[in-house]
Amino acid sequence: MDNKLKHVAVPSSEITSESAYFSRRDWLKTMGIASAATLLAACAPRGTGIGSGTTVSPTPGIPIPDSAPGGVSDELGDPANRFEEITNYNNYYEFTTDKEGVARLSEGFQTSPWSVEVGGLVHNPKTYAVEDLLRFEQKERVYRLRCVEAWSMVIPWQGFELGDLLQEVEPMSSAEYVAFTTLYDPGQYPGQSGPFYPWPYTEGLRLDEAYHRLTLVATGLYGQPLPNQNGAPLRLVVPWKYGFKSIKAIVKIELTEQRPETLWNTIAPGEYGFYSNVNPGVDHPRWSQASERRIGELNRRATLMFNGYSEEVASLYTGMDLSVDY
Ligand SMILES: Nc1nc2c(c(=O)[nH]1)N[C@H]1C(S)=C(S)[C@@H](COP(=O)(O)O)O[C@H]1N2
Ligand SMILES: [Mo]
Repeated sequence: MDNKLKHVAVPSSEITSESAYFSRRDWLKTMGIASAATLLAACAPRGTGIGSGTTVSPTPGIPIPDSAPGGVSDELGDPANRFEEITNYNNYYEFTTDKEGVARLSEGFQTSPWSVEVGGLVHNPKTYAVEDLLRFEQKERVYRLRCVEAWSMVIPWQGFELGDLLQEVEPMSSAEYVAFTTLYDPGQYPGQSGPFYPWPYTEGLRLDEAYHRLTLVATGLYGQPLPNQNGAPLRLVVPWKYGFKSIKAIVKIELTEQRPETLWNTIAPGEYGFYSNVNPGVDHPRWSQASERRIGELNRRATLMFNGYSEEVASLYTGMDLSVDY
């Protein structure tokens, strides 16, 4: 891990192998006592359990599900949101537009077997079983997630760098963009029967954004396999962009020469740009992006340029006018 990455990854103990990843999960399973204590802490009234610095002090790199007050924080010192918050306040329109209803509706979602087709302008197109993707080095990343609706959370993910996968399939020199597609299955996704959205959900990145080391394919959070409501079995996480770029339940990754169409940009190009980098200086036409509400907090906080990741990503946009290319 280089210094650049250390700056954003707290705790900095990236998991180095699949076996370490699984033995850590075994450890979690056997820690019944710690978990019980944490569950009690999670019952504290909203707003008091976060960042109160109470007693749970997990071994660095071993976050405890259900909440870890004082345990896991981002590189700015802000504590991770509780597991309960992260898994009960979700945007996942394939299920419902009700954020608090996604958890229940997604309970029976089938994530196995699952495969991801990686193709387009690559020398080695391949369809991967999810299990096959776990062999890429699994890392821990504590990232802020800033929704375009002006709320945010801090989430401790596990996953692998998208760049590791791209390297393996070898993009052709003509490839400029990466297009992502979510599962299309109206039988499992009640929302996909509605007429309002051009399903399946699609997203896209420029190739250099896709290769950036912060760009993660998440396979879990808080040391657990990815919950269905958060995009199981695997979803993109691009922490310097608005949350809708971080597409869930991916079944297809395609390298293209042309900029791909994406769901939100197709519906409302004036509101949701292709780049959608978090930018407090460029308001949404219908609301300000200058501040945000961190879930679990009462006061609003200032939104940071590139969601606080400028040092890492600003150079990707040198020479661009970000108020035009928003
Ligand atoms: N397939 C799909 N991916 C999606 C969405 C969605 O509705 N469908 N919502 C997006 C939005 S708007 C946000 S803010 C994040 C929310 O992720 P979370 O529920 O894990 O916090 O997922 C993004 N990925
Ligand atoms: Mo969002």
